[in-house]
Amino acid sequence: MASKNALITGITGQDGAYLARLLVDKGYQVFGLHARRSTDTLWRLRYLDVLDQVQLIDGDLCDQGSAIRAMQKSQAVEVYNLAAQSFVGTSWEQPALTGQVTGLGATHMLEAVRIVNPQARFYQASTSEMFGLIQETVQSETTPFYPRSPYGAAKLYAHWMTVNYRESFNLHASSGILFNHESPLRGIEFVTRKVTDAVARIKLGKAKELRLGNIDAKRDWGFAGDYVEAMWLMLQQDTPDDYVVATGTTTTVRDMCRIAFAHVGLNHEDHVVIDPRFYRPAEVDVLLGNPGKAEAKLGWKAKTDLETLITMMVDADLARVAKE
Ligand code: NAP
Ligand code: G4F
Repeated sequence: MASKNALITGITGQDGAYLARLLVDKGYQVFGLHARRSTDTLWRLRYLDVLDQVQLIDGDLCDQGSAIRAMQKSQAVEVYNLAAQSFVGTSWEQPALTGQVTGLGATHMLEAVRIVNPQARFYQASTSEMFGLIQETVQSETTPFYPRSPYGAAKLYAHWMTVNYRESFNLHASSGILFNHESPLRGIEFVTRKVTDAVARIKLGKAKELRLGNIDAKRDWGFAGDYVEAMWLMLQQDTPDDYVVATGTTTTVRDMCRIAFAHVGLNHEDHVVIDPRFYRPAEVDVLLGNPGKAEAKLGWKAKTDLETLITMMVDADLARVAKE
């Protein structure tokens, strides 16, 4: 079978790297939109040993021309729009930029698909943050949205634009409403990685405490490596659709900390300090997804439980910090 071309925006991010690895392993020619930065953003692709097997296309999602050129150069038949300003905390400090990248950026990619190859299949990285102030205890594809951050609002716009292009122009455009997913490649600013990095530093005598905000918040955490398979499965379906991707289990930040510290024989209560600087202007108190549709229609199910995920992340950070 001839290989397919795929384009990933956000290829240097956590999910972009795992998805690039998955698609290369499936025989795809993988292209990635790569925004120029003054620092190294390729470390995740190196970590998964896939950098040499992907082709990077210079461009920024805020630039319509970049999106069109990326479609032309890649000749992609599958497009995964993962690029975003994805940190919720920063979205209150940079709300307009978050709107431009995370919201309007998706429209730039949808337009590029519509102009260059309307037969290409499109994946939008939607998020459980769109549920925000939850309207149902367990969130599914039919739960009403109520975003609680500029990030959530920007993602909701991108989500509805994806639905709109599907209905207006008949694009094969799907949204994955993904709940939190983590890995050793998670950015250090997100709470799981902040915790696992701190556990490694404390264990190795390089730090004493870990300062956190609201540790009563609850999240439905899964493993990024599992979640990129769901993205790919959505684009293999005859009909585009929207899917919740989650584990179906929710845990407090406090209990996630307990697991991480216990893995190295420490008690989180001896090290965690609550610091109001890390409280958010508006909090998403709890998220809990119902992955029933993804299981029934895609045959997808989360394989990695939270304990396995967090211990994997602590072990990776112990190795990383020990080498510093
Ligand atoms: P991430 O690690 O923060 O990666 C974001 C990616 O977007 C990076 O490659 C970044 O490039 C790129 N990017 C940012 N601004 C850009 C711009 N102006 N032009 C081009 N590229 C730009 O995010 P992630 O965790 O992999 O998440 C992937 C996607 O899924 C995001 O859209 C996120 O919002 C969404 N999502 C994530 C989760 C989760 O729990 N991880 C859950 C639901 C939805 P640089 O490396 O150059 O900064
Ligand atoms: O790890 P977080 O920053 O992730 P958050 O806000 O849930 O967003 C992530 O998941 C979304 C899917 O639901 C994605 F769309 C989004 O792109 C991102 O990947 O925070 C998780 C929870 C929050 O309730 C936060 O208030 O942890 C709480 N928390 C408590 N102390 C903290 C801290 N979060 C961070 N980042 N840092 C803290 O010190």
